[in-house]
Amino acid sequence: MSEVSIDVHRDGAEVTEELRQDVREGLSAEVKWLPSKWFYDVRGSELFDRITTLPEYYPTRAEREILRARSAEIAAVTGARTLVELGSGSSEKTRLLLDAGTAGGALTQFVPLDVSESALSASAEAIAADYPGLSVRGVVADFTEHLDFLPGTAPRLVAFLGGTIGNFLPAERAKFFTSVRSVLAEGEWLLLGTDLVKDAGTLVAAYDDAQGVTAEFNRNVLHVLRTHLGADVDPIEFDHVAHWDEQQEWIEMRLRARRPLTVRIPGADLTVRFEEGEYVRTEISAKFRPEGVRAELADAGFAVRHWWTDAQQRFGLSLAQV
Ligand code: AVJ
Repeated sequence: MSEVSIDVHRDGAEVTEELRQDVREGLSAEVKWLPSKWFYDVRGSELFDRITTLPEYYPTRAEREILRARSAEIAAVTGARTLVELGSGSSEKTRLLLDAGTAGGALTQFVPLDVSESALSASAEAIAADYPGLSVRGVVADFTEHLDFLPGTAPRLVAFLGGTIGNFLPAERAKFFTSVRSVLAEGEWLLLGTDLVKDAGTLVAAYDDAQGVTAEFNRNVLHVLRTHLGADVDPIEFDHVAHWDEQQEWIEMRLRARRPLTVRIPGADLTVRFEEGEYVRTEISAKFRPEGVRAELADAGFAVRHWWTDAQQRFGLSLAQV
């Protein structure tokens, strides 16, 4: 088996402190909100993996279809020696890029980066076992904070897949693209997956599936508050809502109180009151148009060299270069 190492840029105490601050800020706001990254503990990551197999949740399948068709071309065009994957999770679709990169010969290093150390070490080990000769260097970090330590031999290809960019607000997206741009040298690459604007029915179904898996995923943030901050909240007191905001062109997930509630959160020194029907915004998932993606990347100093979609034009994949 090839060499695996994991660099940890954030530890458990730091993470709990950050959760505490996010909860204090978000749940004291006029319109309550929580950052979507707090969905992803072990249970939340498992629920997300189940979402990706649901009939209504098309983005994973659509992106996989594009990667299947284009990985060889991506390897050839970029000549990447290092593949960096941001928010790698289980790194399942990445295997298509690894297969093509290693078959072509140029790819020698894989750098998966994720906030979850458990998800990261499991997938890093599995990939190292399956790709002898590939050096795997996992990084535990929050890619919204700092990226200045990204390792790897140039030219690097940074992959940010799954449409996770849609979880950022527009200003956060601009900041993120600029920070990726600033760690890359001229000639290096960004591969970006973006879910596309489509009819409201398809979008809402993808975020409110018939089996209720997405509802359970949404409520998982309440389980996280119970576990890590001792919140006395019963997740079942909140309804899952998936709302399509037509102006902003994003799906907003909410947790809506079924009745008036008082939630005590000792770990954050906070007591939060909810009126009946009051909600917490737990995620935005923005949907894109091709010209918008191109313009946002151009603003950060990237040129889009290729734009691909699946046959049904549900999802877009951009290959951009500094
Ligand atoms: C993993 C962030 C791409 O926004 O579609 C799935 C998360 N939320 N169902 C998305 C998610 C609800 C997903 N991303």
